[in-house]
Amino acid sequence: TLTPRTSSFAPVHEYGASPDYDTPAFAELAAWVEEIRALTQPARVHWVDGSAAENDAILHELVSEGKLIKLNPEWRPGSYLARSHPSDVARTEARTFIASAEQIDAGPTNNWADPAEMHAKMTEIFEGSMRGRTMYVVPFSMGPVGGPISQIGVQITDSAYAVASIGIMTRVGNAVVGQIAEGKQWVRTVHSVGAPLAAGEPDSTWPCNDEKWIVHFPDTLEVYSYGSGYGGNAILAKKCFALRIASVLARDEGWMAEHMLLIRVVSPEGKAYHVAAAFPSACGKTNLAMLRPTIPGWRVETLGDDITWIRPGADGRMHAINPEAGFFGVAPGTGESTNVTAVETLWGNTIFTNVALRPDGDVWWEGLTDEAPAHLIDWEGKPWTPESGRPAAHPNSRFTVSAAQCPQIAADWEDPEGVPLDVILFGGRRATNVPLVVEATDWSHGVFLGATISSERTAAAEGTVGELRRDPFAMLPFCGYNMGDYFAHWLKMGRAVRFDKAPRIFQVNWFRRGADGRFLWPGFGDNARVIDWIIRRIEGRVGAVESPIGRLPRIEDLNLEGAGVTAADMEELFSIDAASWTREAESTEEFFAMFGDRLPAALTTELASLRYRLSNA
Ligand code: GTP
Ligand code: SPV
Ligand code: MN
Repeated sequence: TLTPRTSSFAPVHEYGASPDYDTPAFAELAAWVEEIRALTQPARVHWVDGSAAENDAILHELVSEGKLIKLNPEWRPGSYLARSHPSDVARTEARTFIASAEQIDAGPTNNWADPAEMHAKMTEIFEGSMRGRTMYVVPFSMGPVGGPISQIGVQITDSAYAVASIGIMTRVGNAVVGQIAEGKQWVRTVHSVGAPLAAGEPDSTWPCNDEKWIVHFPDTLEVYSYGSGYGGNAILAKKCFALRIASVLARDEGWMAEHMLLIRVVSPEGKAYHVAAAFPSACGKTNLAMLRPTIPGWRVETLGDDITWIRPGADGRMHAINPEAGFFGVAPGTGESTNVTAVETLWGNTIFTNVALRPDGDVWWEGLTDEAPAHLIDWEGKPWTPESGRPAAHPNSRFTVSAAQCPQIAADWEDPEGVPLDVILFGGRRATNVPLVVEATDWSHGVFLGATISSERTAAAEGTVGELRRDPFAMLPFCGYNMGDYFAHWLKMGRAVRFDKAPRIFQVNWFRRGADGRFLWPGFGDNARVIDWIIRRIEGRVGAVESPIGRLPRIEDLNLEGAGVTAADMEELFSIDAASWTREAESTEEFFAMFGDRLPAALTTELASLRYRLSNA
């Protein structure tokens, strides 16, 4: 491995003094920080100011502790590799809890815990959990600081890796403390890797604990996360706050917090449309967010790749922002031929986690290049060759990089007002049944499509990869309240905008396979061919064919020039087998049954209509 370059950076302890405001709201923040300090008993407290010098110092310290490997600056300037503990590689859904006052409000899809009992449990488990470590206090904004759709919070953490990641993924700094001092609502989040150090005890390169707790208190706007250093469990602003807690705020305040990418699509005529898409974890959000169309005339500008917050505006339209400031993206499968935009984004200033290390001090993962290097150090730090018979990078290895580095980021991506939404896509990984694209007949049919999404499990969370599961709106692991109520909220939001201004809803599936097991659709840049049809649909320039499951394109209306897809493949991509769709409807009935009286009647009606259409097909 490489040795860190000698540095003139100041040691960490020269930063980190608390800012000071003379307001009751600031006193409350300071009291909370003191309460957590007294509980967790860290060796020192560092208030993070978000400065470049502070970030450099933190990275330098992580390298000197062996927790980050500095990559060769010739190939990957300002970049680092982290190797997690082999057990701490993905979100732990079984250890994720919603502690709402009433169990029914967590719903049948979440693990519920009683908030009083869970607060007591957290007090027990966090006691002394930061001994020997630095406790960082990280004030962050989701969305541009002060924006009308933005929200703020503070993360306390004993992981410097988490601090460096939060610095990329959110907007960190004292401006947020100023907002808190002025009395703005903020979310309290506490994170510990759960590995206190005795005096003189050597640290491990990825401290964590076998026991994990990811606990959300939606009624008091708090998150407690214990035992894991992995992104989705440790960057609490992301899935914990921006989806689980924010979805509750959104329900109460009349907006939406969604697991969606956000792009601007510019047509050959120069017209701009804004598209948000909900796909489950590791099902193509980051790739579509960075789409480079293979068909002439079309252009895509990236706005966000994972989370979208949407508010109805005074103009009767839905307005959307990306609350994040960076990308925490899946590395494997990211290469020149699939996502060249991501490859260019990752030129430097990137933290890689669980990818392979090349002998020249650069990184590699499956799919970066067609051919694997002859020798690598794998994600667990072991020597690797193409004959090793195991992946060199973990299937859920990730990059953490600033969105500003994306070469096709929209110039106005930080506009606090957001962009007006024209189209919403729902998708998943489906080897069978679901066609390449279907258009919803109206908002409530669109909500039905979102509510019934199922998808093959991926490596982004623990569980059996490939197993089909329902993942409504790609929010199964992220909805902070009763999923039945969430469906109702979606139906209601369709009425919160002008009747003719609601985004049009489509379902897509890039992952359908032929009998021989190969993907029928080339995907990636060729997904622009589907977007092209969708935009021509909303411009009213092209017809569609009614089918039992929604409106389908006439194949001759798709631009397939140069796509290299056979007519037989196209037919299979759109084939709708009434018998398997009838089974799908039966499974939807079972799925809906779990929501009892929280299931909106409109969805029962949609299911009945689907069955009626299938029986007449
Ligand atoms: P999270 O960040 O976990 O939420 O995942 P994501 O939804 O952003 O998925 P991402 O774009 O990172 O893609 C996940 C995997 O799917 C990668 O290995 C991609 O190469 C692959 N993938 C993405 N788009 C396509 C596509 O159009 N076709 C095929 N076959 N694979 C795709
Ligand atoms: C996902 O799993 O959907 C991710 C990664 O984007 S994490 O932040 O861990 O949730
Ligand atoms: Mn992603």
